[in-house]
Amino acid sequence: MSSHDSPITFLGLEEQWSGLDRSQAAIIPAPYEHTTSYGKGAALGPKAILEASCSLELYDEELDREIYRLSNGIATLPPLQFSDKCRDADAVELIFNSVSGLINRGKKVVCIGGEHTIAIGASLAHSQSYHDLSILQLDAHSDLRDEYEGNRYSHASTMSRIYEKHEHIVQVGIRSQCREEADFIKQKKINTFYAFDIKGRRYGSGQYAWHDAVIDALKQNVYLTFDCDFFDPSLIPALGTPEPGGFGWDETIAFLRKLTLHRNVVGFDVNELAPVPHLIHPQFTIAKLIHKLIGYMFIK
Ligand SMILES: [Mn+2]
Repeated sequence: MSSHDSPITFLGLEEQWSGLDRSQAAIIPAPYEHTTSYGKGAALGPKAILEASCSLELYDEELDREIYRLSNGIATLPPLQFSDKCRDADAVELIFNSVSGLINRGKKVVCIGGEHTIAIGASLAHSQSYHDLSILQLDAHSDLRDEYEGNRYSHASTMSRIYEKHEHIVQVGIRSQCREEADFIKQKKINTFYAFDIKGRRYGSGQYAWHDAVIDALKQNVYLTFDCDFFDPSLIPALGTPEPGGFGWDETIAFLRKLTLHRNVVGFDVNELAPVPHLIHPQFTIAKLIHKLIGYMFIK
């Protein structure tokens, strides 16, 4: 297959394994970036991740399977198109409608951002379709400002917009917020697992005791919104808003494996990767995360 003729598919899968009709997993690139406040480049994330995915091994040694076969194929949709004049609310609606359409066709949807704003439409589409649902946010930031720089759809307000429509949110890895957000969390009794509590072993003496504490806080169905800055910037330096003291690969993957064993992960998004020229490991790592998580979701 010539990469010049065909759009990039996740893993470089040929039509036989990437057609939408047969595939139970569907990837939808949402290269939306409008409100970034610090480093820019999240609009380039989806393309970089899809390109990097073509270098992944199709076989996964942990699952002892080719993951794309577990889901009977993985479809990659054309990137959503956002014009320069596209208002944030319109972008949220476009993502909501696109994701809803795929859920209604029975697909498990993976939305690749783009800035965190893309999670509003993607998570609320799942909220509309699934009962008994928690929205799980892995992130360095609580994103609970009511507005930021005058914008209610800022990446820093994503979880406030989600909370207005779906109150059962669980936050993990938080290590940067303002007082307004801290007060909001206390007032609304939001289940926030701060990084300093996790690393201080507040949830038990075992290294991964926090995994069980987080899973216990979740309902049976889980939608995951994964901000790449959950990872430590030493692992993923390609971020708009990097925060030290983040999480490593092994503990994150072990958590996701356990999560899928104990809860029904109905869909997820990955957001905020801002590629750096000539630095390839961030997008490769995130592509592998997506691949692993699809495998965990579909293996029986
Ligand atoms: Mn963040």
